[in-house]
Amino acid sequence: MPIASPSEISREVDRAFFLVGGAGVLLLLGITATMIFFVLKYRRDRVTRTSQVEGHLLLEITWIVIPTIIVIWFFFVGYRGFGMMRAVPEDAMEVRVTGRQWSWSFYYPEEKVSAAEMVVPVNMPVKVSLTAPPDDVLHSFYIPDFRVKEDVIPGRDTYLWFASERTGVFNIFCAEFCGKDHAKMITRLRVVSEDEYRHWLRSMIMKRFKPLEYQAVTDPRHPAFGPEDLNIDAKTIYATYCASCHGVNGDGSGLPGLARSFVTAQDWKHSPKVTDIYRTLMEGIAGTQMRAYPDFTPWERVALAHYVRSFHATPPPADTEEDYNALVAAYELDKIQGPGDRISIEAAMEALLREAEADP
Ligand code: HEC
Ligand SMILES: [Cu+2]
Repeated sequence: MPIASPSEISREVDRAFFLVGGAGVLLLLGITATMIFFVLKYRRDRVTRTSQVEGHLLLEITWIVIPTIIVIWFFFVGYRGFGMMRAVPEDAMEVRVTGRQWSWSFYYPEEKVSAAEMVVPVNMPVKVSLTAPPDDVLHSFYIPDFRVKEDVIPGRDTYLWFASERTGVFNIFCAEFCGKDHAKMITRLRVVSEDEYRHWLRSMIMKRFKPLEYQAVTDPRHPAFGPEDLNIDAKTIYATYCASCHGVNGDGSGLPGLARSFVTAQDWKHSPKVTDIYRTLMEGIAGTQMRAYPDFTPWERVALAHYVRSFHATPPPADTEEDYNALVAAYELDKIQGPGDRISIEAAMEALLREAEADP
């Protein structure tokens, strides 16, 4: 039982829980004590004759009326909490959540940002719109600390909401057994200050729409990767998506003999240049377990390529400007469009940033 409830709803749920649970415990103790008392009081060697009670109106009314009142009281306490859970405040921000076998993904419709974790500002009501692709299975979106849980149904829309009164990191679980890796449907909910949230949003927007630069391809310490700018944490991305096969230390220990070691480029199909690793991440390697990762942004792919190269025992070859230009041409990286089509990337970024920075 986590300490200090973080929201109004969670306190309301706890209240109902302790009321019903407490009443259950009291009844158990009371009935057990009475039973033991009667067993002793009326045991056979003390009482040989029993009295027959044919009916007792007052007693019957009492044991009907009192429990009825208690149960109605339970109902109202539960109903009040339920009402609270269903009544999304008007000023709530929306986060769209999709549950798939076996991960959650988050989309911020106002800013058109997708993310693998949920980040929200403190004290802000958040409406969580839930769905799953039509060909997926049932899931259930559950944030235990906030005592909110809702079924996620393929092809249908459901919702829940919460507002956190304190910052912190909370677990998001799937609470509906949904197949082999059900247990891995765990994600983080980060509740952060208003400022930190804006900063996070800005870096998420930039990560998608900021044009890639040649300097970033040659320099792993390019400031755009760092927490001050795009906030790309290649180590965490690697640990999440790659380490299971390639090993945390890049030694290929995850899947013996199959996934490549990153200490050398021996047996690699492409060179360990940043642009070549970028291609591998775009397209995967056909016929092997190395799949494509189309959801990464260009900056993330480059950061990840630098991280992979950092395992190399000897410094891997550098990319030339021609390599970079070929990559830009191959994936039309110069044509990345902002969300509203037909406006320039600069204009889209401007608009998005203004939107994100506007006071709620
Ligand atoms: C499901 C297991 C698996 C996962 C997860 C995985 N890989 Fe691989 N990876 C492989 C296998 C297998 C190969 C070897 C393919 C082959 O036979 O050439 C490979 C090869 C590679 C290569 C060498 C490509 C070449 O030129 O031959 C790179 C680079 C690479 N992976 C990067 C990554 C990165 C970065 C991630 C995380 C985003 C990742 N891999 C996730 C299985 C995996
Ligand atoms: Cu699930």
